[in-house]
Amino acid sequence: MAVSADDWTDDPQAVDSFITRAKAVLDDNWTGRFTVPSPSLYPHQWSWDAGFVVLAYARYAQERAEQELAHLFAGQWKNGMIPQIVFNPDAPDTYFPGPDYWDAGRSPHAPDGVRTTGIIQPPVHATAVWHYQHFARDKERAVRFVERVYPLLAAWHHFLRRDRCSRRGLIHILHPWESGQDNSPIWDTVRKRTDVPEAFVKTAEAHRGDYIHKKTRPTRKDYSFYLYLVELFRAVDYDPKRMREVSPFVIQDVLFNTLYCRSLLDLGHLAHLIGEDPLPWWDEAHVTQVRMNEKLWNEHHGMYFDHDLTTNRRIKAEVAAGFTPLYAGIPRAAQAARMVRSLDSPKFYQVDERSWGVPSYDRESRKFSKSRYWRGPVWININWILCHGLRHYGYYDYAEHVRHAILKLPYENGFWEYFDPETGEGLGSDHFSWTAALALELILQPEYAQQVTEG
Ligand code: 2M8
Repeated sequence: MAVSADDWTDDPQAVDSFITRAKAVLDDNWTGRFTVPSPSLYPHQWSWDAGFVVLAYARYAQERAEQELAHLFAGQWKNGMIPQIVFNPDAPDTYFPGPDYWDAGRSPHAPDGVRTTGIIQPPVHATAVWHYQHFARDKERAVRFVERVYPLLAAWHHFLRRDRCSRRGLIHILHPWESGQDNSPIWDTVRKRTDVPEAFVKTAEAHRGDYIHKKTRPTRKDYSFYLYLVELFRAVDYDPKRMREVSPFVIQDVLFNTLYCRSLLDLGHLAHLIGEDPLPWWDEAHVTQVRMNEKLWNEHHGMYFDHDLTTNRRIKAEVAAGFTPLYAGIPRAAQAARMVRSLDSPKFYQVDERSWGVPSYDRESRKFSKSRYWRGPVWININWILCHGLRHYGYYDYAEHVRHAILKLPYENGFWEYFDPETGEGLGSDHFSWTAALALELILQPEYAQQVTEG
C-alpha cells in the first residue's frame, strides 16, 4: 500500500492541529530577528533555510517574512554575495566552525558589523520574495519591500554570474556546504583524491563531540575535508578568483543550477512587477536551461549528473537532487517522462510501495545509508522541490504521492531534520524549521491563511 495522508488530511481538526504544531516550531525557532534552523544544532541564520521559511511566512506572517529576509540581507557582502551563514552574536558558542574560525572580516568585501562565513548556499531568495509578494495581504507594502530588495537580489545574481561562472556556462560551487547536501555521495571522488593534511583530521576529531548523533552525521574524514577547504579560502582572504584557483573542489552542481535557474525566472517576475526589465534575467535562465541539458543530462539513467570541472568528467552519483531540474522547467516533456520512470522505481520512491518519500540517494547503491545525513535519508526540502516540479509537468498523481510523504512524515513522527526512508523514524535534530515550513507551504490554503493573525 502506498503511504497516504488522506486518513488525516480529510479531518479538518487533525489538519488544524498539524498547522498549529508546525507554526509552533517556527515560533520557537524565531529569535525576534530571524529563524534558526533548529535550536539544538544550528543557532545561526543559514541562507537557504531562510528562503524556505519565508515560503511559509509568506502565507501567514508578512512582517516576519520581511524581517527574515532583511536579517539575511544585512549579512550580504559588498560584492553581492549572500553568505551561507549569518552568525548570531547572541548565540551560545556551540556551532563549529564559528565566526572566529572563518575570520571572514579579512575580506574587503565582507559586510561591516556583521559576521558571516565566506561561502554560499543555493539561491532560493528571489523565489522566496516572489512567494512573499504573491501571498501578501498588504500588497502596497509588499511592492515597497520588493522595490527595496530587488537591487540586493540583482547584486546577488550578478555575483553568481561574475564570480562563479566562466563565460556563459553553469555556476560552479567550491565547497560541499555550498550545495546544501554536505556529505552527498556526489563529492566522494573529489574528497578521496584530495590529500587533507593531518592537522585538519585532528581539528575535526577535537570537535567530534560537537557533532551529535555521530552515526547519522558526516564522518570525521568529511569534516576534515570541509575544514581544509575553509582554510584554503581563508588563506586567500575569500577572494573569489583565488578561491577558484586554490580549490580542489570545483563542481557544476545540478541542484544549485536548478535553483539558480528558478531564481532567475522569479527575479524576472519581480522585475516586471516593479517596472524593471525582466528580459535579461529570463535570457539568463534560458541559457542555464540549455547548458544543463547539454552538459548535465544523462539519458541512460534518466536524470541529471553533476560535472567535475577539475577532471572535466560527469559524476555519476544517482542522487535525488538529479531529478530537481523538473522544478525549473529544465527538461523537455520526453526527458521529464524518462525522469519519472527513474523516480518511480525501487531505486527511489515507487508508487504502491511501502516507503516514506524520495530518499536522497539510490536505495540500491551499496553506498546507500538509511540514516547518514545526505547519503540516503528523506529530506523534506528535496521532496518539496520534486513535488512542485512533478506538478509543473502534469504528473499530479505522483506529485500527490510525494506530497503525502512530506505531510505524513512530520504528522506521525515530528518535525525532524531528516527521516529514515524505510521506517519514517526522525533523525538529526528535532524541531527543524524547513520541515515545518515546507509542510505548511503545502497545506496552508487561503482559508487558513485568513484566520491567522500576524506572527
Ligand atoms: C547542514 O549543513 C551545515 C553546514 O552548512 C552543517 O552540517 O553544519 C545542511 O543540511 C544544510 O543544507 C543546511 O542548510 C544546514 C542548516 O540546516 O545544515
